[in-house]
Amino acid sequence: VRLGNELRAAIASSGISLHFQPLYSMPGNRISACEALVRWFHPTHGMIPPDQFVGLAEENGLIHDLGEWVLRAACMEAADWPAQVKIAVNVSPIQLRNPRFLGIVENALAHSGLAPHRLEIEITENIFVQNSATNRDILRQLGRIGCSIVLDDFGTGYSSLGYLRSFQFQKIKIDRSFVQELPERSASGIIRAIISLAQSMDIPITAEGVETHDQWAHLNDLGCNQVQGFLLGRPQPSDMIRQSIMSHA
Ligand code: G
Ligand code: G
Ligand code: NA
Ligand code: MN
Repeated sequence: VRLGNELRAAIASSGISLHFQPLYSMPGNRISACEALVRWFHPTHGMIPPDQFVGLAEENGLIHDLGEWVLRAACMEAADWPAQVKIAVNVSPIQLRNPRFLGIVENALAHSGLAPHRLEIEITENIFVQNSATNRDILRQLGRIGCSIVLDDFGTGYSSLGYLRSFQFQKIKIDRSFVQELPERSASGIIRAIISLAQSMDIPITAEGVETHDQWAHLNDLGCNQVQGFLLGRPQPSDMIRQSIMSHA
């Protein structure tokens, strides 16, 4: 409970901030997008990682304010980057179910001046646990205003292939658990199958969690379109990501 109140205060008083992790196009070496990752610097506990407070925020409802803050800050930041660099923002299923969500996205875009096609909304398969019309409606509305919808952590969650047909994603991110087992044969086979499935639907593929050059080379051979991971760049604060973008965009 106390942490919940402190999180509320942190959201209101710039106690949280964003780091940005670069995504590189393949086979070249250009930054084509950055993912916004939220950070909480607590006065006594130090850095609290997002997996320890995003869940809390989902439980106590703060996710709406937190998510709105993240969207606005991410769009403001990206509006200053070169126009070919997109910004990816993680969105929780609970945010998507908020009737105000579309308006929140529209406001973040309008306030920052960011072109809608530069905003990628990352969602996980969890939203399909309830294969509701509401979910499909909000995704379609976001698509209609020009945002990209990205399926994150693909292959780990509620893995039915039906939703790939029921909604047109602009990108699929292969979960890092598969990437990190490369070059093991079963992981390689799964990644090959995901890429072939995505290609048959004209959906670009990103691999996350790339940590070694061998993994990178393997993914390049398999026809992966974009890579993200510690090999190429860690999540970093605003001023550092700007320097990375300037030398690699
Ligand atoms: O930043 P890190 O790599 O530690 O992220 C851990 C987890 O927290 C990831 O699953 C990531 O998607 C999630 N996460 C990071 N930032 C956000 C955010 O702004 N909103 C939501 N919903 N999840 C986030
Ligand atoms: O769940 P999501 O895909 O949003 O996860 C983002 C998380 O993945 C962040 O916590 C980020 O720090 C982490 N991450 C990014 N690249 C790597 C990597 O190469 N290796 C590992 N182990 N984690 C990574
Ligand atoms: Na993500
Ligand atoms: Mn992911």
